[in-house]
Amino acid sequence: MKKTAVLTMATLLLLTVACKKINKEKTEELAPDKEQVTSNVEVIKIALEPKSDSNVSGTVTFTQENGSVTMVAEMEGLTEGAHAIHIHEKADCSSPDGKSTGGHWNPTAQPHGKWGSPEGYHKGDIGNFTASADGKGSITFTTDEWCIGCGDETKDIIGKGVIVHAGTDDFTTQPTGDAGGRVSCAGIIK
Ligand SMILES: [Cu+2]
Repeated sequence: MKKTAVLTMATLLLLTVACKKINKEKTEELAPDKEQVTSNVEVIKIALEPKSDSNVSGTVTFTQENGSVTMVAEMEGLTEGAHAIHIHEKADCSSPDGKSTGGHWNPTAQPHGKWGSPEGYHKGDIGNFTASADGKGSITFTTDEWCIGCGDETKDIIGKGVIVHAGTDDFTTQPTGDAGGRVSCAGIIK
């Protein structure tokens, strides 16, 4: 009688282990497919925080797909009119004036300018967008000259900072575009 009980227990145990193994194999079979789908698209969503006593907040979403990165920035609390938006050197938004992000992100040591200009432009020279009378503004920008986490220092936006300015980028004043104070800031961190 006791022997039967032990045998039954042993059989049950074996069955349990076998089932677990099958489940594990199923999961492992599914995993590569899932990875393939997610590795094609990288998304970072970050929050813009007010700086220089402004009320400018918002969100910036970077999406990397098929070798290009698309940035969608949506802001509110702005003064009506044109504002510059750039990527600056550092993700550090700790200072009240946003200057802790450093100067424009310029890993290729080019002069400041309009994006795509033959005379040169910084990798952070996104440009201007216009805020409406209700203080809202948005900009969508796509380029294959950025990447998210590829490790190429001339392309990788990770560890940099997004700055929204009080004024307009004139695309000529060096090296800032004379865009005025920094009214909103977000670190590009995963
Ligand atoms: Cu700037």
